[in-house]
Amino acid sequence: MKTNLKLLLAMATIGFASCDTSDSAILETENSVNNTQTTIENSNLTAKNTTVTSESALRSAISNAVAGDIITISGTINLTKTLELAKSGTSSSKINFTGGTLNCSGLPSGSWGVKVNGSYWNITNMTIKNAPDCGIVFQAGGYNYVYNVTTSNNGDSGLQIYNGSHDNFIYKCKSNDNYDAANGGENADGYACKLSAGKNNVFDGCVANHNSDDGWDLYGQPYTVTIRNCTASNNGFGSNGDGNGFKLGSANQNVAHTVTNNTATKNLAWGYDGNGNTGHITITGSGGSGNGKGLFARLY
Ligand SMILES: [Ca+2]
Ligand SMILES: [Ca+2]
Ligand SMILES: [Ca+2]
Repeated sequence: MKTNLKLLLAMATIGFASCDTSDSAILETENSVNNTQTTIENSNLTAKNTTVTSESALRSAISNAVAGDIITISGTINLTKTLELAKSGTSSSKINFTGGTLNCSGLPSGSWGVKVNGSYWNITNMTIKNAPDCGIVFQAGGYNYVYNVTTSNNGDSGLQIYNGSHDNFIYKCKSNDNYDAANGGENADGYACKLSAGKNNVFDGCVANHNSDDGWDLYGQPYTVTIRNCTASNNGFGSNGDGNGFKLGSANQNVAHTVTNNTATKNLAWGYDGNGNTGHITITGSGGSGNGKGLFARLY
């Protein structure tokens, strides 16, 4: 078991190291875009309602977004590189990004589909699929609301929060069939809030079904995560998929997570696994059946 954990950690480190490398390059590009567009933004502070059907129109709308904008995707847009949400709304006026499908199958190897470094976005009623790496990653910023978003068939986790991103509310979303085939399914969770996410991240009413690794994964997460009214089913496939419904931390951690009214069904390994986290995890009202190893493991 110890060897397995070390191997996991090593593989997770490798995985995230490659994320960090590609992120830096993308960030530099976005900074220069922001600088050149200051004038445009200042002359365009009135919120706009824009419907887009092409990648170029989408990128333009996202780059020029101001608080209160409504950017709607009509149909399917095929992305050719990661879409970064770098601008921010305000607490009283979010930037609304809604509708349609983002097909990310044409992105370069190792790319995330969507990267959120801004704050105060409403991301709703959308499908993000076929990214070579994660479908959508919340990397910095916070106070984002994600509703009815489906992340499927991505090459790493469907939706991931890490690197300090905080106060995100993920509501009634679905994440399914995410699979990192190159690693035998070792990393692709339905929802990953792991390694370094910030405070106050909440999942409510979400479903993670048939992802190669875990339904939810809080590995190495330093702050309390709330997971309520969620369902994890049929997770764990490929030669290396762990298959826990809810992986609630990791060894050498003492973090109390709040996990209430959830269901874990037919996952390959455990329904709910503390995974060595010695923090008191509240699991009120949570249950399930048909998990390969059993319902609860290592919960304190
Ligand atoms: Ca990855
Ligand atoms: Ca794993
Ligand atoms: Ca995992």
